[in-house]
Amino acid sequence: MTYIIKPKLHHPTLTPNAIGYTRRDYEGAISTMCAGCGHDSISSAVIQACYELDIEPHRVAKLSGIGCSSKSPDYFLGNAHGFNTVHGRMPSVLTGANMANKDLLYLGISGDGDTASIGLGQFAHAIRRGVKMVYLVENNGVYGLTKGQFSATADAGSKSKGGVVNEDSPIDLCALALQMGATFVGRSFSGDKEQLVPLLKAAFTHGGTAMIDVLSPCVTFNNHAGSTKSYDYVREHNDALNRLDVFFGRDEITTQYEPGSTVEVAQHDGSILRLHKLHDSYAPTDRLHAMRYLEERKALGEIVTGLLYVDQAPSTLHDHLKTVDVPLNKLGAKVLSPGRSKLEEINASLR
Ligand SMILES: Cc1ncc(C[n+]2csc(CCOP(=O)(O)OP(=O)(O)O)c2C)c(N)n1
Ligand SMILES: [Mg+2]
Repeated sequence: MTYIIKPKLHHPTLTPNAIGYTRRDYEGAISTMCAGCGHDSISSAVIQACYELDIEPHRVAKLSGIGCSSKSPDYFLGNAHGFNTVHGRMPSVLTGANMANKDLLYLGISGDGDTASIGLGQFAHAIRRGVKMVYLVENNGVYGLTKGQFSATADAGSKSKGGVVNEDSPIDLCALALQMGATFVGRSFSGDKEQLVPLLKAAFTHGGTAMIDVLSPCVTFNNHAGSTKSYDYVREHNDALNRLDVFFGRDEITTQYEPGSTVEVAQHDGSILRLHKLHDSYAPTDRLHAMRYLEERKALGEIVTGLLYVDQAPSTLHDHLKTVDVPLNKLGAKVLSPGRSKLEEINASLR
């Protein structure tokens, strides 16, 4: 299928966004995933979110590791910068790129195998350091690309397609991200675009380390009875915390949600996250509460989705390192290498 080139024709009635791009301008190549793959729905949600946020595609850098999930960046934002790294190594490559050019929007796409197995250390450290990015895990509980072995996010008691029961404890990537200091943590389901698109938009405008774990059923290897990552299971056990909208100063604030308790969270860039709370007691700005809530619901066999945690004033690796405002890749050789006397000054200050 990869040899089929996507036609470049645009229907003349497609609506352009505020910067003149249509939805087609955010698309990528034709997908080679299995029909019904959750990863394709996530690609489509990324396209929708970027279109609605009026993001220029060439201002995005999409990076990934290895896996079906990690090849999905080929299917969206065809005009963005892209880097398909080695298995589990996306976070360090993303960190390096971000250090060199902080002006781009960094989107890390990974899988549960790529992140929770081989890339676990890289994931933890990129989050701990506060790399400004949207880190999105397309979580199907298996190594889809290599034919369906259990991954480290597979629940204990979950059954493989061949009937084997997983006895190991799962890694909860949201709990880990909270523990490591992520400043935005959310979970969603590829089959719930109404929740996923606003969550992605909120993550893109966040300005800190955003991690979203998206349950994304693998139709070929993990969508049977006994699996806890199937479409049916996730639908039946979804404990949605909130419904989210993202507003900017210029937008009229309207909401489709039924009346109920709402909370507004202002972000550093002036955008407002309006959360329609489905659970009245849930406070998305309380990290400890989020951690406890995840554990409590896990014990009940429920999958918590929605915005779990947001820090309204995140600081990033660039803040910690006190880098200059101008992206490092735009600095000239003279500024980058100010000469021997400056070096001696620095050395003297360290003695
Ligand atoms: C260093 C290395 N080890 C192992 C592999 C084999 N391998 C390819 S993809 C993959 C797992 C992918 O699983 P996941 O990240 O969950 O992606 P999915 O295909 O499920 O979307 C593995 C183990 C590899 N490519 N490189
Ligand atoms: Mg997987």
